[in-house]
Amino acid sequence: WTEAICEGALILRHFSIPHETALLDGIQQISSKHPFRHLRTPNGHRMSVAMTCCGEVGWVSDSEGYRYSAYDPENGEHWPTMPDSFYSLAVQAADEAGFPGFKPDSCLINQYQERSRLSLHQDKDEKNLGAPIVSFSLGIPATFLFGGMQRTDPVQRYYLAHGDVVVWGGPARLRYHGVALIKEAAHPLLGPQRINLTFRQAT
Ligand code: MD5
Ligand code: FE
Repeated sequence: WTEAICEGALILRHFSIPHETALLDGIQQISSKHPFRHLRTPNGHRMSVAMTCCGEVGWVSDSEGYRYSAYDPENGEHWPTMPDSFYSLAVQAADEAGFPGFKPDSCLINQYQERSRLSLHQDKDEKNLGAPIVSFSLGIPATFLFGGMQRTDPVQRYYLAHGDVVVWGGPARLRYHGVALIKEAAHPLLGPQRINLTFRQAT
């Protein structure tokens, strides 16, 4: 079923459960060649979330800033192609949420473990801010923090579990958001981790 968050943002509960095996196989293949790593923010902090990417470009962060790059800075190789199953599920989720014609060229794969968190931020490194972001949650649950257009605006909390997909577009696209400290838990398929896939039209 679907749950509205606000204009432009919608949760598709359990959307990806029928496709969990394809998603996990894809993540395994990608991370075997491009392992999850803890990036540093431009001011030198090590992120508690570990990341890898697939698609034409991937999101990277270092002392130079945040950007999208076609190459994995760890080994200089091009990011792996987005699996067809990933692409078609992301397009289908965007469609169901009222965003036809989504053409994601980047998928950021975030790995959260116990005590990982993602502090409030806006996603604005993408060239096409008119395109939505489609986010797949897998593994142990998280509390998603959904704020306003300013960092100090009050936040609403949403529980996101394995299989849930959220589509963020329109006026929701630039809202501040984050993920609260992850609590210790274990998922039958993924173990003690949460993985979030975010599909973007970055270029
Ligand atoms: C996560 N990841 O759960 C989230 C899911 C990130 C990130 O925030 O930048 O990797 S994506 C949530 C999102 C994206 C775009 C807009 C909004 C939320 N929003 O308006 O709240 O790992
Ligand atoms: Fe974000």
